[in-house]
Amino acid sequence: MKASFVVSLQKTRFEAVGFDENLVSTAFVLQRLGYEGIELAIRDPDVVEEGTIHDVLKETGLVIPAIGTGQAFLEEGLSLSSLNPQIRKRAIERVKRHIALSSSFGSFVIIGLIRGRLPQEERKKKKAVELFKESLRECGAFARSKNVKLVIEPLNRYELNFLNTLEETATFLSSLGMPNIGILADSFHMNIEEKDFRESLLKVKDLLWHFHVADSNRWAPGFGHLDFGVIFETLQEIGYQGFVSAEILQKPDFHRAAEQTIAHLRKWVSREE
Ligand code: LER
Ligand code: MN
Repeated sequence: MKASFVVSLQKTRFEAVGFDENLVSTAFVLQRLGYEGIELAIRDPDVVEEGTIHDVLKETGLVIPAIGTGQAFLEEGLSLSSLNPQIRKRAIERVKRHIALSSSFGSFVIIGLIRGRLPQEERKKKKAVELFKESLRECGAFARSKNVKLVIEPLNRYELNFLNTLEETATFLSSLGMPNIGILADSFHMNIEEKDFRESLLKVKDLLWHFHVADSNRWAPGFGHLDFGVIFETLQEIGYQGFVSAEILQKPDFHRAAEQTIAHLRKWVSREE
């Protein structure tokens, strides 16, 4: 397993990410601490300088395991399940831009908050789920044409009201039948929604392509009360070889949060020389 750290390329109200105007210095800090990846949270790929990112990767040797899309929902209200066709269309177009960008970095594209919140009323809720499926099919087909894989991230009920657990998400994916879409599990959300870390991970083992790591309070691992022994031993048991990306509050600050994460996880994540 390899360690990575989630960094936002734009200022955002989402607090569990690193942010610095200077991507180069952030990337060098991570590389020196032993990280192999830098995951990027990107609201709008059109305002991102792709060439600069490639330079940073070349200089540091880091890779981008995944690109997050949630800020397009948080900051702009774009949603793949919206009953409003204009909003839905803009959400799909936005995710396609994320996919196009990801194709040059070999990264997964994360489908988390961009799913949007479903309406309360039963009939509308059903409709919105169908629309989400339709949107996802379109994004998934576009991703396939670009050789990109998508990962759906189950989120806790206080953030989104569908696809909250790993099992629910696996069932949803089997009904969709698109082999280039898998699952991203996030220990922070799992702590709220899953009954048992080990059982839940075992159930979705073949679909588990990416992992977000944070402690119970979303601080760095070791600063809360999650048992990372159980989580990482299960990841080893299922042969998980992907990245574990720290998506954590920058407490007490970015540098110390990044240092604490890698120190706490060193036993399981190691740089491959
Ligand atoms: C994004 O990866 C995530 O975990 C969500 O909580 C976004 O708000
Ligand atoms: Mn996450």
